[in-house]
Amino acid sequence: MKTVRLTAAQAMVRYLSQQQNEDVVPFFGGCWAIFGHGNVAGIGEALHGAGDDFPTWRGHNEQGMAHAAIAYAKASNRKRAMTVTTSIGPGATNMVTAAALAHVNRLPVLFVPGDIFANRAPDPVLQQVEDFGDGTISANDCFKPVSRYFDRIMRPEQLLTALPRAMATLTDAADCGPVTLAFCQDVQAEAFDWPESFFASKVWKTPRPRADLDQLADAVAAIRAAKQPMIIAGGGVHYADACDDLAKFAHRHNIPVGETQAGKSALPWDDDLNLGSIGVTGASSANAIAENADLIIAIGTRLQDFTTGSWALFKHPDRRILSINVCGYDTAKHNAIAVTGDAKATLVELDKILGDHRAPAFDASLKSDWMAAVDAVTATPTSNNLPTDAQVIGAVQRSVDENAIVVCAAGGLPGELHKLWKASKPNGYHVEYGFSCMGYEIAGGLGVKMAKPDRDVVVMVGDGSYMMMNSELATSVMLGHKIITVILDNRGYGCINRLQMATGGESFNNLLDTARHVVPSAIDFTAHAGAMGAIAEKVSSVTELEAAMERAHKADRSYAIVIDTDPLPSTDAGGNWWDVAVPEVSVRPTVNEARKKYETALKAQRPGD
Ligand SMILES: Cc1ncc(C[n+]2csc(CCOP(=O)(O)OP(=O)(O)O)c2C)c(N)n1
Ligand SMILES: [Mg+2]
Repeated sequence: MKTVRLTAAQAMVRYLSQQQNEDVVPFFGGCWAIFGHGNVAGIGEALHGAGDDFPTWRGHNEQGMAHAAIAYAKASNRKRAMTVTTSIGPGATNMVTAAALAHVNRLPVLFVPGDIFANRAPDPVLQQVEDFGDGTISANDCFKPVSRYFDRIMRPEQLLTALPRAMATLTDAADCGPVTLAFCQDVQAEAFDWPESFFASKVWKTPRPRADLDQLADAVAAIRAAKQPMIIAGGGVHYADACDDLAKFAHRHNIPVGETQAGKSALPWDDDLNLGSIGVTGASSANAIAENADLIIAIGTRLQDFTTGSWALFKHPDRRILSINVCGYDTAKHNAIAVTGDAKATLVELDKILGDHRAPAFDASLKSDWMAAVDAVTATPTSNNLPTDAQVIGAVQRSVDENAIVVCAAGGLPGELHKLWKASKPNGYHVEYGFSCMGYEIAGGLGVKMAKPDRDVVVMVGDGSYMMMNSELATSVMLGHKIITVILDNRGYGCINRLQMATGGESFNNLLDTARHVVPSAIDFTAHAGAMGAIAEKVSSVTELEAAMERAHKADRSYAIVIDTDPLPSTDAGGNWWDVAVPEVSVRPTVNEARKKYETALKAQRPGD
């Protein structure tokens, strides 16, 4: 056997650089790194040696660079991913939130935090978390519940099995999610004689598991019998590259479609069968059909509470869920008619068996009524009041072409975008709503731009989320990956303030003005973004915003536009109930009133069937 002598870190980098996806391009778009003790000497030296074969990107915050890596994978429909390496203590734990985000959204990312010494000789090392009862615990154990596959590399040769296992997880449609290889720092530097064959380039084909024939037969029987079937398209439709197949299937069999946050842009917004967003932040058209549907065909969706109106949306007394998902964990839920299989392959097979079957007509006027409501709330305002989020979305929408990608994650904007954004092409809508993590937006926008350099990336972010994490804006400037960031400053956590009031609370601790303060907060976002190297300006109206967007599109680097907005309004049209538990006991009459309404709403909830 021919061998090559390398350190464990060098071997890991060489192996990762040789992995390719089914399009025979490198699976990894490189490695994000913030060095410290625990990775600079071992992994750092190895990354330097790899040069452009495995490019290293320097971020400003471990969570931020992990967000960029995850967004890169999402924008690539999981066909490509990135590695992220950190030092052993706070650098590693800074990344745990991002690991949870990737886990919830089932997105591939390889985390390589440095770890304590396997030989334990210098213990306790700087930043070592000492467990009094368990010598095997380090800070990296925090990754265990939020990794699909976790391993601790305590001997070099472990990589011979750990790395292929990592790749299998990252490229498996059902098991996909974050992998954490906690890499003991002394081991990174240790030499080993590796078989040369370990570094041969390898193509990982995304498997397309076919559904069981009996399951397909059950599904076809249910679709044939349905008087008002409806499809809910989730993120799995994108990850399976099934958007075209979905369009063909829906049209041939006349079944309308509602889109989840992860599924949005599966069909173009102006497709007659695209009834818009579904659920709590849903279009009136999609929700009206969902309420009366006797068969919900859920494709590639986890059916989380925002999609199902906390399980009060689907009101038909005999309704069934037909769940098509590559993951058996999902198809087993909700007493569904289960079809465990790849979305693309399953749609093709169902189509063949269904033949020319067409579902009965549905009320097409629902869609035109909804689009009229969208156009009304997104139109340029005629008053001088502070604009709403919806009006800002209208201005941004009018300024972009069909190739643009809008990026968002938390606050009031995801709900408004879900209802109102008109996505023309698959992946044109990138909203992280599995974890809805404040601080994903700008870092995520950078990752999207790295994955899709030819498309305009527009990040829409609230003042709260901007303050939570913004430092990768400087990275976007440094790397020359231009993103346009629109910062909507409503002076606080507007959506949580609205939720607080809707549950009977007093406006408290959400808006800056109703939070304890000595000096009123006055954050200059323009100066802040400008200080990080972006071109930044503030506008005072929606009309000015449209003009500024023109300048932003022409600019040669990342651009930030700040606009003051009204924290109170959100789009009334559409929507559905969301289960947020209201206190049973309170001295506040408004809370008691909200509790009564809540108890009534609970009666419509059907979690079990
Ligand atoms: C990391 C994180 N912390 C807390 C929350 C809970 N949360 C959701 S939205 C929100 C406020 C967001 O404020 P901003 O970005 O200004 O948007 P707005 O609500 O004003 O539209 C908070 C605190 C969250 N989603 N993520
Ligand atoms: Mg805000």
